[in-house]
Amino acid sequence: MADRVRATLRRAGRRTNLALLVVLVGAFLSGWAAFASGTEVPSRLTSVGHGLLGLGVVVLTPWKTVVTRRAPELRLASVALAAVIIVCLGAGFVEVFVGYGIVAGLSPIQVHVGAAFVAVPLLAVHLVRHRRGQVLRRTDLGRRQLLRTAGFVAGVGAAYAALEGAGRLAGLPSARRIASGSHRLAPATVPATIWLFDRAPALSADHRVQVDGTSISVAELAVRARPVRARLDCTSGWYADAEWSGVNLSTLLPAERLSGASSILVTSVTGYRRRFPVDDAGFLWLATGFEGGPLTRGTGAPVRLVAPGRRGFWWVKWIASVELSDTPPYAQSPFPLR
Ligand SMILES: Nc1nc2c(c(=O)[nH]1)N[C@H]1C(S)=C(S)[C@@H](COP(=O)(O)O)O[C@H]1N2
Ligand SMILES: [Mo]
Repeated sequence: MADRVRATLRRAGRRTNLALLVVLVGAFLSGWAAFASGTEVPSRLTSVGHGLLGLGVVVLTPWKTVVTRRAPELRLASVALAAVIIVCLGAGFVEVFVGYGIVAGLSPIQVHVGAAFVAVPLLAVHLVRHRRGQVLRRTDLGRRQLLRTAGFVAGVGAAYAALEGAGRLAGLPSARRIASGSHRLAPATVPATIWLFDRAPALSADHRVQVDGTSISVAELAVRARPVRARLDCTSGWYADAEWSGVNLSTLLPAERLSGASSILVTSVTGYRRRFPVDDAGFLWLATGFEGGPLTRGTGAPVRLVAPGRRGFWWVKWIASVELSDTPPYAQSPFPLR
């Protein structure tokens, strides 16, 4: 076994680089796909896929080390790229096995995503510099290569299963994470979360929301509100099951108005906005209460969206308006830009 591994290490080279490129790009894309997934099955598929691709990077490391040792010189961008990928992987492992937490103002996922962002231009520079001889060859798709690829995939799968099993045996937080990978927080400890650059405004209690052209006071919403149990699953690595109190959008938007529109646009007083399919009206609530009390300023007071089955960034806080629109729901950036 050891001899065979050593023999394959001697063959490290062009194919190692190609494989590493494939898993890195795959890891990047599957990370975004996992962020976009809000329900059980897509969340499980994307987060397990993302974990496997990340482990694929780790498993290729011995081969890439051989390639690197042979290089006549090491470029700064390449060394920086390696460092950033190590930070990215490290933060990913911390999130999975240690769990959500804030150290020096940052959560593991913030470090993980930040490092992935920095890696993109560094990888671009690295690829342009080392493009010569890195092309795909006919034999790469031959039987021998397919067998090697299958061996690699099996190795990654075994490593994943072993880590998952070890996490269970040791009772680590990894064993309790949900399909999206998030860790549980008690409702009372939910952090006031900003997607990127938004700011929490201070709104007065006599704030009014424009719903399809009608001005509704928060007091009226509060009177009509019903309890809603929902899971807020933030892409920064935590989730909370809590009881909100809110008014279902289908009770505020008449069916004939909904059927004439393509999407529901929910806009915050800050300008932060998300667009939903009209069919979602029955799954969206204008919430004015949380766990038997009012909302706090940081968590959206006096009115915010509750959108079960969608990741936290859809739960627009400090709502100014809910509008029906002819624009299709997919005509928006997949993630907020503020
Ligand atoms: N206007 C506005 N709404 C927002 C955000 C934001 O930055 N601005 N962050 C979103 C994100 S990423 C999450 S996870 C939830 C967090 O809700 P919380 O602050 O109650 O935890 O609000 C969402 N709604
Ligand atoms: Mo979030």
